[in-house]
Amino acid sequence: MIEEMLEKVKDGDRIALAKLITMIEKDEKIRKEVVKKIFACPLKAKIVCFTGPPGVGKSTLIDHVLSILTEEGNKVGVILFDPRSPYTGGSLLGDRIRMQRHATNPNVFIRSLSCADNPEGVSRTVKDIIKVMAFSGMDYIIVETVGTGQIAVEVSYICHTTVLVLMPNMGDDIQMMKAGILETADIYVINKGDLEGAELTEAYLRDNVEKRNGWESPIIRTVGYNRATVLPLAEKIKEHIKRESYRYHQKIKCLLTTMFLDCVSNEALKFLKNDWKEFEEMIKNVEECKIDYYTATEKFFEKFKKEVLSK
Ligand SMILES: Nc1nc2c(ncn2[C@@H]2O[C@H](COP(=O)(O)OP(=O)(O)O)[C@@H](O)[C@H]2O)c(=O)[nH]1
Ligand SMILES: [Mg+2]
Repeated sequence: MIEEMLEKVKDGDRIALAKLITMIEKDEKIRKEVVKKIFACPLKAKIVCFTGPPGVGKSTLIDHVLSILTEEGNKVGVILFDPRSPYTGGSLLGDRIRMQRHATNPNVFIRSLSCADNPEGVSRTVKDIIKVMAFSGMDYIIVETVGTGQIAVEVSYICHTTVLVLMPNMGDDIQMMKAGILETADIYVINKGDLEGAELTEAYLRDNVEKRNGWESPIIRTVGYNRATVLPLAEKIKEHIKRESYRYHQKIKCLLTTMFLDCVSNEALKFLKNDWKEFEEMIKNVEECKIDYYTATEKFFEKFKKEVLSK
C-alpha cells in the first residue's frame, strides 16, 4: 500500500501527497518505512526557510515569492506551523489567507504542521516531510517558522538558504530571538519599508552580523504590498542557493550524522526506560538529589557494561 502511494506521490498526485504526510505525522512506523524507501532517491528540491518574529510579514513575502517562482515554471511546496503550537502563537489562519490565491495553483502545495503534541519530535518530522515533498518533484520547498524558538534554529540547519525577516524599529527585540538564528541567516529582510525606522534595524544588523565563508549576507528592504520590492529578494535567494551548493553537501553530511545519533539516543532511551528497571530508579535518585548527575552517569555505565553489554 505504501509503495502504491509513493508511486502516486512521485507522479505528482497532490491528494496522495497530502494523505501520505498525514500518515507520516501520525504514525511513526509508516514514517520510518517511507523514509527507508525514498532515502536513496536523488532530490532536486531547494529548501528555503523564512523565519522571524510573528507579524513581520513572512507569509506576505512568501506569497509573492510563490508567484515569482511558479511563474518561472517551478513547483513549490510550503510548510507552515499550526497555531495550536506554543511556538507560533496562532498565525496560521492569517498565513493561509495570505496565500489563498495559490490554493488552486497546481504547482503549489501548502501544508500546515502541528507541533502541539510532540514539540521535541517536530524537527525530525519536518525533515522527513521535506523529504517526501521533495520526492514528489518539488523544485523548491519553503518553510515558515517563527524565529524565536528552537525549531527555527533546527529547521535552518536543513535549508539551503535561511531568510530572516525583520521590520523597522527593531533592535533589542532582535536580541530576544533565539540565539543562533541571527547568525544562521543568509539573507536579512527588513519588511514594512513603508513604515519609519528601517535605518535602526539595519544599523543593528550591520553592527551584529559578520561575513561568513566569504558571503556577505545582504540586507534587503521590502514592502509586503509591493511585489516589485520582493523581486530582488527572490534573486538573492537563487544566487545564494547556487553559490552554496557545495557547502550544502557538507551541511547535509553533518545533518545525517546528527539524525543518526538522534535516532540512536532516542531508541536507547526508550529501550532503557522500558527494559531496564534500574534505570528508572537512577533517574529518581537524580531527581531527588540523592546523587549528582556526573556520578550517576559513571555508575550508569559501570552497571550498563556489567549487566547489559556482557550478556
Ligand atoms: N505596513 C505594512 N504592513 C505589512 C507589510 N507586509 C505585511 N504587512 C501586514 O503585516 C501583517 C502580518 O503579516 P504576515 O505576513 O501575516 O506576517 P507573519 O506573521 O510574519 O507571517 C498583515 O496584516 C500584513 O498585511 C508591509 O510591507 N507594510
Ligand atoms: Mg505567517
